[in-house]
Amino acid sequence: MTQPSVLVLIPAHNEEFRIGPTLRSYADYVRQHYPGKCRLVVVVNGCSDHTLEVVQKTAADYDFIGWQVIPDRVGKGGALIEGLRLATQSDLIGYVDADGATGPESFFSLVARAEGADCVVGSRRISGAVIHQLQPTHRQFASKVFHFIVQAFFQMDILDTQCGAKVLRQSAVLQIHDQLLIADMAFDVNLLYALKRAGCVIVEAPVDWTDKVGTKVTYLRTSLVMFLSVLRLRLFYTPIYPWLRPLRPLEGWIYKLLRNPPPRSSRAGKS
Ligand SMILES: Nc1nc2c(ncn2[C@@H]2O[C@H](COP(=O)(O)OP(=O)(O)O)[C@@H](O)[C@H]2O)c(=O)[nH]1
Ligand SMILES: [Mg+2]
Repeated sequence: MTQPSVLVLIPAHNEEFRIGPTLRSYADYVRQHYPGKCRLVVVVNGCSDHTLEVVQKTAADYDFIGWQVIPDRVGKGGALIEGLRLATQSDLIGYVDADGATGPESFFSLVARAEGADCVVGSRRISGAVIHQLQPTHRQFASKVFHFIVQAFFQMDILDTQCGAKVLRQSAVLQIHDQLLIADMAFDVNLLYALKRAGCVIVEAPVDWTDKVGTKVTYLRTSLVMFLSVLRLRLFYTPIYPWLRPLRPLEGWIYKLLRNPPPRSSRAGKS
């Protein structure tokens, strides 16, 4: 059986210390274990360090590593929205964090589960998941609160929306790409809810996961931004959304204050 072609996107913002080992471990794994076509693309965004040089140096050893450079700090979501424009090149499109929290073996176990699914969500919360290093207590707490809010708003019954490892079918990406607007870490909720609404099949599959030092998350600010973004997403899908348009400048001001990229305007004519 021919293996599907896979594109792995890695969003990276000031990741000069973490991206090298992650990229190399994925590239080595692909070379040794993945028989199909695979491309690794790092979406370098808003970097003021040597992330790009590290990626280029690593890419010199592997011809299937590429990169995109976005000069502005567009956020994890913003980086992935851009990266997902490459979806037409592969059967399956996945993404993982630059920190290597989910290793290549575990990521490719998601690829192996993609048969019959439109999206395979790497999950730390279902049976079979292995957590080598837990997040600090305050992050676990924020994560539980966020999960509670997401479930109350969207009733998706997905146990772990936030794990940074997911695999999508090309047709699913193309179907919902214009609904992807959230630029920050709540991007995953935007993605999953758009897929659900489109009737896509989403399955959760266990991953191996290790909390890594050097997180790009700033606890309070990120939590607040993620809350605002899921609230906005909830409102986006209600009839009152067009009436909230006059609040746009206020929204822009709040995201700026919280030093995070604001959600993009809709290209689907709903803004
Ligand atoms: N916080 C943040 N992360 C970004 C941004 N752009 C890309 N990322 C990437 O998003 C991924 C998740 O960040 P990470 O620090 O691993 O989050 P954590 O695992 O929740 O602690 C990493 O690959 C980051 O480099 C950005 O503007 N802000
Ligand atoms: Mg991470």
